[in-house]
Amino acid sequence: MPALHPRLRRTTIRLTFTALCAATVLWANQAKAMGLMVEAHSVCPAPTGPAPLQTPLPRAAQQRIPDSQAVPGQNHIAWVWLASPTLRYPHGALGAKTHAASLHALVQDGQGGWTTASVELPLHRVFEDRVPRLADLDGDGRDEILVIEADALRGAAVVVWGVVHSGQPATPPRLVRRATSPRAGSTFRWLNPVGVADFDGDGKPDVASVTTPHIGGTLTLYHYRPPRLVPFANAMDVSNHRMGAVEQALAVIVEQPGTPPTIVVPDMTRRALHALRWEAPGQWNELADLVPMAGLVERLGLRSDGSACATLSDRTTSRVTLTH
Ligand SMILES: [Ca+2]
Ligand SMILES: [Ca+2]
Repeated sequence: MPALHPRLRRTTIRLTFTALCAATVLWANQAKAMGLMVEAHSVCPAPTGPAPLQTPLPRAAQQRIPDSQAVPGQNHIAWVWLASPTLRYPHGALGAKTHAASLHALVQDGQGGWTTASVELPLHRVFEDRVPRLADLDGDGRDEILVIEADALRGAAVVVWGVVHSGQPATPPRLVRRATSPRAGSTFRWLNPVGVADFDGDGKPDVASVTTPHIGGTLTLYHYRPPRLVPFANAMDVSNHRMGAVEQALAVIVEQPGTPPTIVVPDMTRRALHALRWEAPGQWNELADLVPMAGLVERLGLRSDGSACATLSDRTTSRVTLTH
């Protein structure tokens, strides 16, 4: 091969160097784009409406505790709500120090109608929650109920309740405790669930929750192993609640075909977002560097198109999209 003229060689080297720089910049831009895309001050459409109603909200649900939600279900549970307000556990994580002493569900009665199944907690416990959650954790086609239960000495836990049908018309359905997570540790230690998804890809739903979101939050994933919710993964530096706020929706689970579910959750300052994915069998994958927000995140809700809507403390909203 003939030797290049020195001037041509310099030009070739310069072009090669320029091409390498361009490739590096392109790679850097792509890497930066992977993970989360935040469109500040984007208008978020109204959240998806409630699930189709199977039967109207029963009159008894109007007695639910203040600021709490009666939640509609899709199958054998039509409604679930929290009632029997009590001041016996005066913790203000959710604003008011009133909490619920009872849980109620309007369930199919086996005769083509609906009946209310209820459970009342003992005096040393309350439901320190405002929004019970419905999810089918054991894959039998019937929902279980997930609620936060606080113990006077050992703090909060995620508790799963199921509905037992006797099959006998004279014996109505009843609520039974199916599984309990480890407790937060002591009086007034609280936690806030994120949701349910199959985080480790074993085909069985798992529970995600943030323990002590106000003082150094830990995101924990649990296997549903009645009578326990068994932790199998922890991640630090997260928060999905503002102390004293009634709003509990501050993290979302984004599910895309072919990839494990991703949890989008604020960091401890609530001024930036993590995008975390559990890579079974044993490590977290942070999809991008912490993504800064224009202010304090007060709410994070999932939209029907798979993106999320962040509401900031100045009431502006940002659209958050998973790009990887
Ligand atoms: Ca079930
Ligand atoms: Ca699983």
